[in-house]
Amino acid sequence: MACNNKPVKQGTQNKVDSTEVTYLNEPLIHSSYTADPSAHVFEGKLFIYPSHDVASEVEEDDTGGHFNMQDYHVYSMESPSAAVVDHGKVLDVKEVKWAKRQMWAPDAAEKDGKYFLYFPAKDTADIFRIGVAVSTSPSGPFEPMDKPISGSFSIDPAVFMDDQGEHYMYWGGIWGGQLQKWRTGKYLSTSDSPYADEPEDHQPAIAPKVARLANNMVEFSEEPRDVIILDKSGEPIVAGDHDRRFFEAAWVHKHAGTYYFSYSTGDTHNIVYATGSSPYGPFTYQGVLLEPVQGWTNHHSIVKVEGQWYLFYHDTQLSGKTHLRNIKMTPLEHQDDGSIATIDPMGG
Ligand code: FUB
Repeated sequence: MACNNKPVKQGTQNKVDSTEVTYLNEPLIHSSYTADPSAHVFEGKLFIYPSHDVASEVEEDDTGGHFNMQDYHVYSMESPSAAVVDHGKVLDVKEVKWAKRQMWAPDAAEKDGKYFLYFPAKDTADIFRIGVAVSTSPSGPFEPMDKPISGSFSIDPAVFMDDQGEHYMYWGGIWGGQLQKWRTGKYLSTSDSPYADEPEDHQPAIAPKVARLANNMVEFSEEPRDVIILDKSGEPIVAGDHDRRFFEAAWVHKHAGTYYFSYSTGDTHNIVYATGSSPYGPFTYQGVLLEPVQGWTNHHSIVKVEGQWYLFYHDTQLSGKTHLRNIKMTPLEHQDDGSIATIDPMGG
């Protein structure tokens, strides 16, 4: 595979030495491998919508092909300290007419008593699209739509509900997540390399996307917009700024009237955040929220339960393998000035 000497995505552990680690938290689930936890409070309970990691015969490659997930399970907790309940398999790739493989990080939302599971998967042309499946219960099972969301592409959908019940989907992921291939608005299939269509280092970084969802929750109500991330001088974060540029794993929460857009920096392994006054941004970069976990990927969600904010995240404590992850949770604190106290997942 063509590759311009950038580090191989998701092929190795990050800088954390797995022989000497301590952990801030223990895995929530031991019965299977889980990752990319999207947590929400529905019907007064915590529900978690994670990826379901599995051992794969697909060789590790620069596009994350070994993240070859086939289905989703839903989990719930009566309270943040309660046991986790597995509601079983709620959607299988075989049930999704348009999807071929790689069911990556999902999210869920509720409207008018219906529940929507949003998920990325590769279609028959090996292009990531975002699908939606519907249920009358937050614990599923979910019935998939016949086609992906019209105009959708790339990975990692995250749906945020604003105060008046409007829903916004944020999404995107570069390299294996293919976001860079959509720079012109059409899929660039000129190269198999996940790095080929990135901007020059001094150019603005590839922007994640946002679109308001239609009332039916299964369509965008508008053309996708760029989510602009600025530094504190008001300049766009550039592509070469790997410590701060968007990579994948978008999430939005709102605290004290401010919108917090958080995301993974990928090859620098942090979860960072930026703040703004509108769900569309622009967002101004603020700092690191979660330092590198054990494993290459870092992916999170943030949810308020019983008056306390929690961070859900994953690492590879149970397997030591970067594609066999386990989810965790820990309290998250907003300080008086609105900043988020940085969390060290290794307990330092
Ligand atoms: O789980 C597969 C991919 O790895 C997710 O979509 C990314 O965010 C990363 O966690």
